Amino acid sequence: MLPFSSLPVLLVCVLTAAGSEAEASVDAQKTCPAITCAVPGRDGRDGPKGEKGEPGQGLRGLQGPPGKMGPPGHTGPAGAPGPKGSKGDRGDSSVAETKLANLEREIRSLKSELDHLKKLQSFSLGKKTGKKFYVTNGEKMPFSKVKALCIELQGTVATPKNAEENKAIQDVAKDIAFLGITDEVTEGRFVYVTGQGLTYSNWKKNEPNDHGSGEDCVILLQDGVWNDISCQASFLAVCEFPA
Ligand code: MAN
Ligand code: CA
Ligand code: CA
Repeated sequence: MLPFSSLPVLLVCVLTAAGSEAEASVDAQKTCPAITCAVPGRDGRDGPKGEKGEPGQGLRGLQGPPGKMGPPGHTGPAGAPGPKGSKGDRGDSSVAETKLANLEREIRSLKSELDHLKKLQSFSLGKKTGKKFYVTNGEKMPFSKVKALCIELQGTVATPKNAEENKAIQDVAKDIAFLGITDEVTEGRFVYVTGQGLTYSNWKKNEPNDHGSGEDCVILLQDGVWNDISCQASFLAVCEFPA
């Protein structure tokens, strides 16, 4: 744009050229000196960009569409345990019945095997059909130990009730052995360890004599006769098992 100070000079040029239209621009160029007369130049270059203006007063635009979904958040803490569920169905009873039947079969089989082993063992120990049998480990010990050992083996101390049993114990012992007979409870009254009174005896001549400070236990001598002796002395342990 032309500056305001050039406007009078411009007006003079326009008036001078008004008489001859055709020659106007040429004449103007020829007749106007640089100071008193000018024609408009080309537009200047664009100026620098202005500062951002204040927000306008018009209507707000419509809300845009929602943005893209954000990344997932961190895993939260575990929740409280839920309530207890209802009781489940009863299991299939046929499974339990099958297991029980198998166990019963197994027990029958084991019992049968145990019976067989017992028979084999007693046979190997010389047991005769229908007769009690006697076992020794060959150890000598006081009477109280013999009693405890035989009970532990689910037997009793050997107690001969007739000549045949007396001989059977003799055969097993092969040394002096305690018998399951005492007069510990009442002096002079010999009984079996089971508590019954004697029904058979085979005392040596002049026995029992309760010799010295007292003798309340009984031993089977190697010739098969009996002698009363101290219960604290040590003799063979022979245990008896039922027929
Ligand atoms: C002798 C006899 C027996 C007695 C023993 C004790 O053999 O008097 O009666 O039991 O001694 O050692
Ligand atoms: Ca006695
Ligand atoms: Ca004696």
